[in-house]
Amino acid sequence: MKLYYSPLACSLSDHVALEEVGLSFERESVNLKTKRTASGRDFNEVTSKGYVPALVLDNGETLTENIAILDWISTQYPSLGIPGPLGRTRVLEALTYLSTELHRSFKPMWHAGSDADKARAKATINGHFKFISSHLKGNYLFGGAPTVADFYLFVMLLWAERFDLDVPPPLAALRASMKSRPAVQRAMRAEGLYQEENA
Ligand SMILES: N[C@@H](CCC(=O)N[C@@H](CS)C(=O)NCC(=O)O)C(=O)O
Repeated sequence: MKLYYSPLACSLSDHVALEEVGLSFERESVNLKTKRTASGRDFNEVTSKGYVPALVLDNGETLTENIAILDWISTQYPSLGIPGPLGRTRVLEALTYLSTELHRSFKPMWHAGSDADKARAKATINGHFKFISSHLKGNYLFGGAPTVADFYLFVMLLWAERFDLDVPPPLAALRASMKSRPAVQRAMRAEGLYQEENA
């Protein structure tokens, strides 16, 4: 299995998930501007979508789209989901919100939006963080243990840090407890982010 990622991109959530379950996997970073992988391969040959994450399975099939990849991992490893008849649906509900509402709201921050676009994005992001914070069911989204949805949320909490955005105290606490997890530290170290975190 091989994960294609870019440092601090949404693919960090998949990277953390694979580390959390202790899978042995290969990983290769992708330069999103040049669409070249670290070994010099044209990333469009891996996926013509040209964006990360992409996960190449052992049978040669390539999975794309963060929601689908995180859902696939938590289906293989149910400890990263939540139990019960609606468990998978609730996690998908959270992943979809994170992807289509929160992740999307960050675009002007990453892509040289105008000051007005950035101010609007900041207000939208704040609103989403408040909503999420008021719906936590414990230290993490669904209680006392993180799910794949927390890994996705964590990446966006790192983005908030990157762009100096305040987050509600429960989400700052969630981010801090995620950072203390060995699997998270392994994934961040592999992406060259851990030293930066601890500098
Ligand atoms: N629809 C995709 C979007 C993934 C996405 O936005 N990836 C970003 C990094 S977080 C990326 O690779 N951007 C580079 C590009 O679109 O050229 C998903 O949900 O997985």
